[in-house]
Amino acid sequence: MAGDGELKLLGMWTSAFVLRVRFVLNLKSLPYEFVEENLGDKSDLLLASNPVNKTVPVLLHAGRPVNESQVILQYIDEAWPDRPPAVLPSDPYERAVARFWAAYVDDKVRLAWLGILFRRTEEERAAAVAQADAALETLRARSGSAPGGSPSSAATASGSSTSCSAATSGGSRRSRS
Ligand SMILES: N[C@@H](CCC(=O)N[C@@H](CS)C(=O)NCC(=O)O)C(=O)O
Repeated sequence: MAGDGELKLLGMWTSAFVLRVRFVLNLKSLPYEFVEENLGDKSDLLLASNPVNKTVPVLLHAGRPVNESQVILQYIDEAWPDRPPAVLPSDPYERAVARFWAAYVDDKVRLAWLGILFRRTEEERAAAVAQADAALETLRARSGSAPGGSPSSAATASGSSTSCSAATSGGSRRSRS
């Protein structure tokens, strides 16, 4: 059966990409081992599991890696269809709307947030804050009125604007979540 097998999540605690996967695993009460990666010294397991992008999160299901947070969320939905709540709506059109807003958050909101974190001068930062405000205002105003209804749980799950603000995270702490 698709949902059989142990789950291990390679991640970093400050990463919104990782957090969105943790939200969904926890919402569905799926037990998993969390492995904290040091992105300044990536583990062999991470490099072998995600040789193309070398990023976290990586979900290992019975040893098989699934990469990219949005792909992981959809995989979890599909592999455990009997574990509510569903991340994506069942209606194909509403799924498309949900994916649109999830991609919007990744493209626009995250980039604006990174701008706030990494701009050097106050002027640059103020411009980045304005960009973030505009991106969030669009999300707030338009996603609620999009055909198909209010912002989906997928967009919400991806909506955290915290970021992987550090290239490194200390050590390789391992814990059961
Ligand atoms: N599109 C990817 C982005 C993942 C990502 O950028 N992860 C960062 C941490 S927040 C990372 O692993 N960075 C390490 C690197 O780029 O070398 C996803 O949604 O999973």
